Order: sequence, then C-alpha cells, then structure tokens
Amino acid sequence: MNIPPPAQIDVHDRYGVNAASAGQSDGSLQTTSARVQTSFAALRQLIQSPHLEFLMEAHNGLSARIVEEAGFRGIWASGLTISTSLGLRDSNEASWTQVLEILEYMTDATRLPILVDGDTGHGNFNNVRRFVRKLCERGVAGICVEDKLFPKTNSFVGERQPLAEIDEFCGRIKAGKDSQTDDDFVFVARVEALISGRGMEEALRRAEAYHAAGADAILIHSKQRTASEVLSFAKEWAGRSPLIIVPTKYYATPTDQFREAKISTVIWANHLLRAAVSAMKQAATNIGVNETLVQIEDRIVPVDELFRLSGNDELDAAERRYLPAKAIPQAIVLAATRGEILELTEDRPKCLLDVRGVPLLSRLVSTLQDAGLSKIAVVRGYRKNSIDDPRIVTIDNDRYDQTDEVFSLACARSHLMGETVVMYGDVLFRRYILDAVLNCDADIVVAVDGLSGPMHSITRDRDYVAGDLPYIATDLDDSFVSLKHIHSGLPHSQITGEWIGLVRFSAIGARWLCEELDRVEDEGLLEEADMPLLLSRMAKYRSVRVLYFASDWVDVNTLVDLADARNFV
Ligand code: SPV
Ligand code: MG
Repeated sequence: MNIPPPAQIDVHDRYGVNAASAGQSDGSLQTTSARVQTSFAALRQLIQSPHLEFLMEAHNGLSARIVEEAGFRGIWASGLTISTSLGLRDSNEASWTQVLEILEYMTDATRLPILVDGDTGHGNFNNVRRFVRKLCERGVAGICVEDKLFPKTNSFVGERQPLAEIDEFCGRIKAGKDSQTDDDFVFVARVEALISGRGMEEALRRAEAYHAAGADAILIHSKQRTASEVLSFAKEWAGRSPLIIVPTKYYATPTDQFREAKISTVIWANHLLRAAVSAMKQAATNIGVNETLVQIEDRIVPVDELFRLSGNDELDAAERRYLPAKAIPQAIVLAATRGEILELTEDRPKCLLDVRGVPLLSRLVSTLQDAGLSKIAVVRGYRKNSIDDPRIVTIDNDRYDQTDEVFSLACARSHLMGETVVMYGDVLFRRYILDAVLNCDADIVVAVDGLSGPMHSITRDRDYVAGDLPYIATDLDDSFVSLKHIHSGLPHSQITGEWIGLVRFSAIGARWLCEELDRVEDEGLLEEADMPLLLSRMAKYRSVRVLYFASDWVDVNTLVDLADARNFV
C-alpha cells in the first residue's frame, strides 16, 4: 500500500476555532458545512478512484485520529468495533443514536471521510432515511447497509443468517438515496449472499438489483479463508459499480491480487481494536502480576502522547488567545560560585556537574520550564563561559570569588520586577514542590524540608529553618507557618526543617526584596550577606511563609550529595 506521509493536522480545524481569529485566506469564515461537503466529496472520490484504496477501522475519536496520522485517506466506522469497545455485542445492542454520538466524536477528531457501518439500517426504509439525514447533518460521508434483518448478528457468527427480501432492501436503498442532503453522500449496499451460503448466482442477482436501486457501490462479504469467491464475484461483476471487500478472514491474500481484480476499496475492518485489546491485556496482566509499573513504562506511550493526541496544544494556543494574559513568574538562579567538590569543579562550576548525562543546571532549567517559567536568568561567575544554555539569559557576577549569594542576587537587580522565584543553582527538586510554591498566595514563601533537622547527622552546614510550628504539627493544606529564622547555627531546639534553597516573591514581595537589598547595601553588608541572612532579616518585619515538604529534593555540596542527585533523577 502506498500510504502518503501523515497529514499535517491543523488542530484548530479539528475544533472549528480557526475561522474568526486565525482567519481564512480570503478572510471568510470557514463554516461547518464547507468542511462537511469536503468529506462527502473525499469519500466519493476514494470509492470511485481507479486505484485500489483502503479504509481503516476506527471506533472512537482517538482511534480516528490515529488512523489519520497513519496516513489513511478514509475511515471505516465498524459496527463490530464500536459495539465491542462499548462492551456490547455486535447485535444492534447499541442504538443508532448511540452510534451517531460516537460518530460525532470521530468527525470532531479527524478530517478524514467516514464510511459508517450502518448494519441493516436499524429497521426498514423509514429508519434508513432518518439515519441518513442525521449522518448528513453530522458530516458522516457515507453509509454501508447490509441486506439482513434488524436486529442483526455479526456475519461471522453462525450459518445461513436470514436475508432481507430483495425488493424490501431496494426500498431501503432508494429511501436512503432520496434522503441524503449532500449529492456526494455515498450509499454502499452490502451483499450477504456469499457469507450466508446462498451462492454466487444469488449474490450477483442481489448486487444487480441494489445497483439498479441506486447504490453507489457494492460490498461483497465473505468468510472463506481464501479470496477465491470474492475474486470470482469481482470477475462476474466486471466493474459495473465500485466493489468493496473486507478481507478479515482471507487476510493472507496478497493485496496485489485485489488490485488485479479491480477491487475498488479494501476495508481493514477491526484491526485497531484487536491491536488495542492485545496491548491492553498484556499491560493489565503485567501490572497485575508484578504489582509495579516499572516493567511496563517503557512499552507504553507516555502520558504526553495522550495530551498530544487529544490536541492540548490547540487548547494552550486558544487560552493564549482568549484568556486574559497572566503574568508569568520569572526565575533567578544563583550559580556564581565554584563549589569545591574535589577536582570535579576544576573546569566547570558546580551547577554544571553531570547528573546522569545531563548537567545539573539543565535539569533544573527543565523543571522550571515544565512548570511554565520561561523567563530564567542565571547569575554566573566561576567559569562563566561554560554556562550558556539557550533557554536562559545570563547575568555575570565577576566578583564571585570575593562575594556571597546576596551580591549575586543584587547583580540581577534590574530583573527583580514582578513575581520572581529565586533559587540556588545546585539544587534539584520535584516539580510539585515548585508548583506548590508558585500556587501559594503569600507574598514571600520559602520551601522547607520538614523532615531534615537535627535528627539527621550533621555532615556539613545546612540552612536550618526555625518556623513557628514544626512540620509534624501542621496540617499541610491549612496550616500557616511563618518563618522566624534561617541559619546554619540554629540551636537544635529551634530547628523545624531545612531550607530547600527555593523562595518565591510575589510582585509586592519582589519590591520588598529590592528595598531589603538597598538596606543591606547601605549597611555595607552586600558583599558578605548570604540568602539565609537576607530572608531572616525580611522575616523580622514581613510575613514570610514556610511551606513544608518531605524530602524530594537534593542539593549538591559534596560527593555524597552528587551520588544522591544521580539517584534522585
Ligand atoms: C464490521 O466491521 O462491523 C463489519 C465487518 O460489519 S464484519 O465484522 O466483517 O462483518
Ligand atoms: Mg458490522
């Protein structure tokens, strides 16, 4: 099969929002009916094409989208797979309006034309004409109706299923054709004479009558293991109208034989659902037996793929277009110091240490970006030229070896406007910690590890925190804990946790921060002050909120920390 490259999908089009804002080239609105007509014409063209064409089964919006991305030009909305995916039998247990609803999800999800398996038409001529009208309204490009009786059974079930009287079935075809509201709507008449054991002569007699009644194409069905009876039918039929086949049972027949027999269209009738069932069974068994996701994670698509397939990008773009702009917080990363970890920081600053193949700072920047922070400024000093991630802007503290953290922050002074998150360049934390800090409505909020305290062995200086309530006494959602002090030399009795190296200032908080920097400078302390001192000073006259977390972060000061960071990712 010659599958063209996957269509470039304009997701705006899927949701019909391109008209007014994105604009048509002629400035006009693209109406639903314009799209609908296109899909009717597309199906007609496909069915009448001189080349062998293919319809791939889909049974909901997601599978329709997958068919489109695979490069197919049309969809078979299978009665069997729609029913089965609903947990129902292919015996008209799903009503025709329920099928219509599924079809609406499918037409929303794809621009491909859809030929729906209309079973028997769900009744007599009257049901067929109402069904056809509704299909036209919803942009479903064609229907296939089989010459059996309502309620039907799947054709592979049992032997010698009853067939409709030819005249009565021709009435259904005429009623359908008279009811279509688009000239290109396709009505396929499905001949069940072979599959129900009535023989070739009966099959040809019926096909002839259905053709004369106005069917746009004939579907000849067979459950033989080889294509011989279908190929004999094609020979006898001799191109009187387009001929469609469903090689589910004679799947081993080389497709070129269909081409040579001048078959018009092949329907791959149920293969996406069958593939999905295999994959779902394997995943369910695997997770059930192993009681872990570890074995399966690499074998299934990431959650992001689900977001992509359902068009989240389009929603993001629409939000930018329609929602009032929300100021995006900025991030300032303090990464000027060398941070001496043996010879590892000879040629690079600590923030560029390798954490499983990716520099620490790159990982931090990715976490910031994932949380929606796109403006990221990094204050660099030691080996400054080695820091040049395209996702950041850099600010230089060329006196990094004589100054401390607050001096570096002051170098970013011109950036300190609006909501700002400040953090050390040698920390990694899980995204939810940053999300919680960003969502906190306090003007100044510090992230604190409530499990890290004097009970841990003290191997180095830590930024110990004194909050006015300990972690264990807080209800994480409701308690308001205020910062009293951050200092590495706090008495044990006062320590309630360790600062994670992450602080957020609201727009007002950022103004207060600038004022505090001024005061520190006026007092001649700018060069030697560190962040704990700055925050402790602010906590004396401002409310600085403590948000407690339990681990899920690392900072890198020693070789042991570096090993922890490698385990962390
Ligand atoms: C379907 O896909 O529902 C069909 C084809 O009608 S078959 O199952 O082969 O009858
Ligand atoms: Mg069917």
